[in-house]
Amino acid sequence: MRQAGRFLPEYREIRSRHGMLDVIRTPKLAAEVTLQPLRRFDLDGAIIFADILNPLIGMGIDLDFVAGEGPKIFNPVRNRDDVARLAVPRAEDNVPYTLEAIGMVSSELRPRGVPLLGFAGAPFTLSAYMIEGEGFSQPAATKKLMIESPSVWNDLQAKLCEMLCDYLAAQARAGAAALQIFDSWVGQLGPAEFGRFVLPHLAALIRSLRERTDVPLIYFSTGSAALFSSMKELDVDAFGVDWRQDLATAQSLLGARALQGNLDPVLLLSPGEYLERAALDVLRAGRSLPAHVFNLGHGILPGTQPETVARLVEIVRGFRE
Ligand code: 1CP
Repeated sequence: MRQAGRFLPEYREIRSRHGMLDVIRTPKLAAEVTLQPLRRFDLDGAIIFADILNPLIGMGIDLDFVAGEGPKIFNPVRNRDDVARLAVPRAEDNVPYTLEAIGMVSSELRPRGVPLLGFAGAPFTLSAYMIEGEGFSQPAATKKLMIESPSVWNDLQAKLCEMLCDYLAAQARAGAAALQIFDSWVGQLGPAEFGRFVLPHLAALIRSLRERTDVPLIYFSTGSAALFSSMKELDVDAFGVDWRQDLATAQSLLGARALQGNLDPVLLLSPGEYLERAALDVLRAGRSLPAHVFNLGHGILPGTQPETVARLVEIVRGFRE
């Protein structure tokens, strides 16, 4: 997750010369940035360089990544007309560059036995960005829309699910070995609203995706431990979980599935014994699960030193208990 993002000097060097969308839209650059972390660290996987938001541009969303501020949407979705105007583009027309970058990276990584992950945002998290428009701490307008105008909400979910299913299936065809769905904001919902307004659409997306591809599916969320018992019904191969819930409890709520996680990325800002102990605790907890992929519980933070990541990889590689 966010392997390249902002903490590697060689990534920042490329970004000093190219805007975020330029990097995403130039297959050679996207491929290069995807491969950068693998040149430095002995990692088991890579994630294609793109963002969860750029595929929304082809739906008619006017967005940009503003330096120092993050993504900004200039025409947020607020009512029935806004939803009616949204297009449902095909991935080949909307994001051909990402599919091309996946082809380039996967043909380089496959002979080395390193899988490349494709990804997309989950319908709820994408809706939150589309509706709130810019930086938010709570998706209040999103909740208001789903509760006050359920048919507008449902239409928006249907359009997003159609776009996402096509996009994710296209990434698998282009060479992605697994697909991860990021629901970074879903933890803002209570179980009732999650069950009523979000879960049915997510389950439908995963069902249609299963009909179109055989690659493993991973569902990632944060702050969502209170939703685990309802998420359990999702037909995914793995759940990505954050550090707010220990792995054993997460497993008991999510059922017999692989878990991915869950070291707190903030701990990488304090290299030292505490980090080592915390990483070993995650590895030991993982050992008692049916299947575990060691990972951070959320994206790596910009101030992280590459040497600390190298040390963490060494700890994981050296784990033998
Ligand atoms: O190589 C990589 O870093 C992986 C590619 C990747 C992925 C998987 C990027 C590049 N973004 C994402 C996913 C993503 N984007 C998520 C889901 C995972 C998560 O929660 O972190 C989300 C919520 C976004 C939205 C986004 N894009 C934000 C967060 C804003 C907010 O509301 O908090 C930001 C800052 C971006 C920009 C972005 N996307 C990716 C990178 C490397 C960056 C930073 C751009 C830069 O400054 O160079």
